[in-house]
Amino acid sequence: MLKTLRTVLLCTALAHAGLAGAAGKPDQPAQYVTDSVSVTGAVERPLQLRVADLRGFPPQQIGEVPMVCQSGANLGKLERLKGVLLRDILEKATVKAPGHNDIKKMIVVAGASDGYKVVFSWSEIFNSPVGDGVIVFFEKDGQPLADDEGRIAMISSKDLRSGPRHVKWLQSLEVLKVVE
Ligand SMILES: Nc1nc2c(c(=O)[nH]1)N[C@H]1C(S)=C(S)[C@@H](COP(=O)(O)O)O[C@H]1N2
Ligand SMILES: [Mo]
Repeated sequence: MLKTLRTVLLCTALAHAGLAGAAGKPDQPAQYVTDSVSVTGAVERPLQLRVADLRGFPPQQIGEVPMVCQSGANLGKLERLKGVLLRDILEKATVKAPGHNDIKKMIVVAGASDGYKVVFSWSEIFNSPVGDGVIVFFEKDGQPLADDEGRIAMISSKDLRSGPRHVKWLQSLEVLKVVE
């Protein structure tokens, strides 16, 4: 209980300091708003996707995702998300992995305009249940994403602690081979 209180206070304190820390809430979020996401790196077809382009993919809806900071602090929830599977985006771009074992060495770095970055492995996205819950989204509650997140964000909705891989102001998806 005390620990929870402490982590809540820590997240809140970092947010108020304007730091890209635990809760990552800057004072002027409008400067970080992105309206397209690039798909680059080890792909056959690099892409630059705006919201209108994302609407061309098979739609995905997620009803409710509890938001939990890496520290364990409860940050509420995201509701009625509309987006597309990261898997579908990567299939369109087509990951380059010529050797039989290359695909297992690939990762995707999701980057935001404030410098925030998280990684996904190819195996997580294409060969585990986690992949079914990783979406790039552009609507919440039937509305375009507001400045505190928008216009494009992503979430790995099946993560135990969903805060870290809720990437606000999504800007880039870079495919890399991380080992030889
Ligand atoms: N672009 C960006 N996204 C981010 C962060 C950040 O600093 N920058 N912080 C992450 C962390 S650690 C958490 S806990 C959640 C906080 O989500 P909230 O702002 O919706 O509470 O955002 C995540 N997404
Ligand atoms: Mo966090």
